[in-house]
Amino acid sequence: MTARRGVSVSALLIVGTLLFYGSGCTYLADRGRDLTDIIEAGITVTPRLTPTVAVRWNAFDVLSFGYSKSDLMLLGWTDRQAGALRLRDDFWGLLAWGEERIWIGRDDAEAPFTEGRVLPATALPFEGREPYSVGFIGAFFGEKRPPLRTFGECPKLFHLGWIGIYANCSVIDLPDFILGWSTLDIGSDDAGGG
Ligand SMILES: [Ca+2]
Repeated sequence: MTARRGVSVSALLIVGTLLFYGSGCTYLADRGRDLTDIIEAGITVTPRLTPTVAVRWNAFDVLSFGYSKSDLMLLGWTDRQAGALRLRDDFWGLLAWGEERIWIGRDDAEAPFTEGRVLPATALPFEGREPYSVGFIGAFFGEKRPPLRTFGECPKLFHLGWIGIYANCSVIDLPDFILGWSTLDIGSDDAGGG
């Protein structure tokens, strides 16, 4: 009886350990992915001889300034993709009013966003998107309102000629990262399922 019980306890311990390490890896990978969701960034490169000049900044859709008509290569990461990506950006902003249409991804990707990340509004390719109004008047009174999550973002691009930098933050992904440590997944983007 005692021996059988000992075997059962050992078996339970082995199964428990396997489960812990198995889900532990997924757990930590999810925390890492949640962390990199907060920032997207990279070096921009003009992949042709004709230079591109783009200087633009859109802070949470309320302070939007600059101009960009760009089709660039982004060496960096965005929304759980990394490497050489394509960045397309049509933008103008005069602080109170402006227009934005931006897309970063891979041309060959069937679904540009992977790992179960739910972003239907941004999963559309560049051509399928309509520009939306930005700026502290435009974002609220413009004909086409910005997608809700862009109010938590601040994409900026500074590109002169053939090289530049791009960065964006996503503040709504910050609580998802912090609460993620308690296994809450408010972004519905964890592979481990909590
Ligand atoms: Ca999450």
